[in-house]
Amino acid sequence: SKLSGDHIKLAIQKDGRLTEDTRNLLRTVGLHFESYKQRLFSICRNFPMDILYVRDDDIAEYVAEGVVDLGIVGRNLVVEADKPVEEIMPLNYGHCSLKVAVPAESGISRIEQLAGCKVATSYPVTTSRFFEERNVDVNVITISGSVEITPALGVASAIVDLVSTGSSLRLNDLIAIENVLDSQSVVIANRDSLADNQKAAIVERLLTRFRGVMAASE
Ligand code: PRT
Ligand code: ZN
Repeated sequence: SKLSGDHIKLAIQKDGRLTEDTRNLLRTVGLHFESYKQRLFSICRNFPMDILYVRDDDIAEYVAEGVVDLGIVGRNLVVEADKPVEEIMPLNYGHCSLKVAVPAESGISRIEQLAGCKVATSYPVTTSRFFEERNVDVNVITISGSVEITPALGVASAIVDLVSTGSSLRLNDLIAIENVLDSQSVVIANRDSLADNQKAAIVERLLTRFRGVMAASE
């Protein structure tokens, strides 16, 4: 089998927190596709769409570049990628927030108190923009994982990290002092694809099915 030219292409997370809910959504709206663990893509048997499995960090880039027409990814990564893509539908799963957190014992309660301090994050673009907009001059340090341990290591005074239940913050004696961004899983689209009548019609058929499922689950 190979990818077809008159199909639209959708990129979803290959293996992570959003994968199961995303696959369930696609199946719930009636799409039939095989999904073996090792696959790079699947072709829908009953809808003109191919599904590519990729790392979530690459989805916004692939959509922006037109490698795929659509992506399903956390808004946090869409904002961080800062690419010209359209967010066309929130999907109401994968909820989390990007928050500024500090050691509970630090006595810090306002971001202004972080002026001149180091802030560790895996979201340097979003974090830098947030502090710039608030006119607080900080030194943003980019860390790819385990950001929440950096204050205890003396690497940073504060972090900007994703929070869902808050248990990771509590475990590390951190408290959130500001919300930077509320996120959930969203559908993003390539702008040229939306301007192409044939592709846009297929995208709209898919979105109509998503809307039906979302309305039913409310
Ligand atoms: O391999 P790949 O690059 O595709 O995946 P990944 O490991 O980069 O991402 P993954 O699968 O961990 O997360 C995918 C998406 O899920 C994120 O981009 C968010 O949009 C969303 N999401 C929702 C979360 C969380 N909730 C979340 N809690 N992503 C990460 N976390 C982390 C958080 O950073 C913290 O360290 O989970 C930890 C625990 O959170 P608490 O507050 O529940 O304790
Ligand atoms: Zn990732």
